[in-house]
Amino acid sequence: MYVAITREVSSSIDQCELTHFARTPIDVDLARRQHLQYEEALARLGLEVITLPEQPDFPDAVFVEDTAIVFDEVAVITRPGAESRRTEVESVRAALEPYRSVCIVTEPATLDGGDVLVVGKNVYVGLSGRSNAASVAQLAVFLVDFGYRVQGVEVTGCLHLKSAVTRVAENTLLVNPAWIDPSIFAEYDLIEVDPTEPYAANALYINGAIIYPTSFPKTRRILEERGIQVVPVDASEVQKAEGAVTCCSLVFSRRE
Ligand code: CIR
Repeated sequence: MYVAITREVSSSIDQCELTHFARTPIDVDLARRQHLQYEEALARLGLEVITLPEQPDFPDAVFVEDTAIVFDEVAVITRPGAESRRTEVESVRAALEPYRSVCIVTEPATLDGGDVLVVGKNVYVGLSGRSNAASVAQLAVFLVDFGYRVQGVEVTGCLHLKSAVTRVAENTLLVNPAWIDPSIFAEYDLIEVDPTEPYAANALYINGAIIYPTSFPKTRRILEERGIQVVPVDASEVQKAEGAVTCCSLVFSRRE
């Protein structure tokens, strides 16, 4: 059984951090309706969805992925790269404590969960504008007893590692080779995004299917031709906040 922690969309989301995007108006009501549909998609895939209450003063708080990485053995609470987001972690930590023992990333490390791609025992950490080499070292220490391999991956041109590469099947990754060196992931089958859809590499892989935005039809066709089951969601409003589908939940296995 898997659990997904989500958080309601903040009324202040239009004050969100933006790095690569120009600010455009966000329809908060539509963002909330889309977020409900995203939560329904998680539930349809068999997950127990736990929704944390809105944090109106934290515009980016819906993007819970950046605040923690939940491994089977331990949860790592991040120190987000954007200073405006550092306070988001406290309530997520409280939500995770019933499920996992907790390790906390500390200064000088900065780490956004959007930079951490876990595939089996391989942990790839984006060296991005948000996450630094000190966080790779701290993660390696937290995970030392559990057999994980932790490595940094240079990221250029996008916000996070998972803007450039995510998992879409057991041994298959979806990549945008313009933003990362795909040879790092040579041990996996790789599917490239359609070059006209550079933001299409972010998919949320759960129970043999992916939750995937409706805004990337060409890449979706490529994925479906490869036999991947796509559960489409309209994510237009969080996309204006430089968000995507992985960033709106923390998914982990429930241990009784
Ligand atoms: C930020 O810049 O932090 C937010 N506006 C977007 C974060 C998206 N997070 C993610 O993809 N993991």
